[in-house]
Amino acid sequence: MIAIRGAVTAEIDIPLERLSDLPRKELTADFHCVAGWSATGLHWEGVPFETFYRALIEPVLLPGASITHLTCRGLDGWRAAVTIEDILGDDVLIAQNLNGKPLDSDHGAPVRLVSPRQYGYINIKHLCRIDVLTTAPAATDGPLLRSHPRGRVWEEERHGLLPGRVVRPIYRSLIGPIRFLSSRGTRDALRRS
Ligand SMILES: Nc1nc2c(c(=O)[nH]1)N[C@H]1C(S)=C(S)[C@@H](COP(=O)(O)O)O[C@H]1N2
Ligand SMILES: [Mo]
Repeated sequence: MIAIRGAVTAEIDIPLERLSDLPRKELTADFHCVAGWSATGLHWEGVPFETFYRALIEPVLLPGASITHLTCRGLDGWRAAVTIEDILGDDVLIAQNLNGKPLDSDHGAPVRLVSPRQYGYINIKHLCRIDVLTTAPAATDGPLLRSHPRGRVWEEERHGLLPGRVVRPIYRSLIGPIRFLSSRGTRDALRRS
């Protein structure tokens, strides 16, 4: 289920089965984490985010609301804000399969956001809630770890305040601990759900 909240006339919970009514798309892309690791040639399959948005979210938007951002959340509480422009990009998917198989719990089961032109932290695993917003949300993380509001890979938008090349070594040293914490969080969340 994906909960839709924010600037809507009705708070709806969309069952994942609704995804099978929508056209699907496959895409092969590389994946980049801000910390400096990448995975190459991943083959994703799912529903284009724009299709999902037009079919299921737009009809419940408050009349006249001008949506600027969405926040997306996973079952483990991980979340990220995205601009409407970035998330409606033609390579953004709600992915259900990776390399021909349903997503496993490590990589985002049952569905995850995939936006290959943006860093990993925007690619929300275990997607369970989307808030539609009419202004940019306030940052929830402290200034040191503040993620960039857009996270576009080709611009090296790794950090909210500092240039990408300055923070690259710091993030790199965090790869191990972050991977440990996020996989633990995921397992706990899936056990609860
Ligand atoms: N729900 C959730 N989504 C998440 C994360 C997380 O901890 N929880 N980590 C993010 C980060 S920082 C990265 S780099 C990628 C890692 O994706 P992978 O575990 O499939 O390699 O997932 C992103 N999405
Ligand atoms: Mo990451």
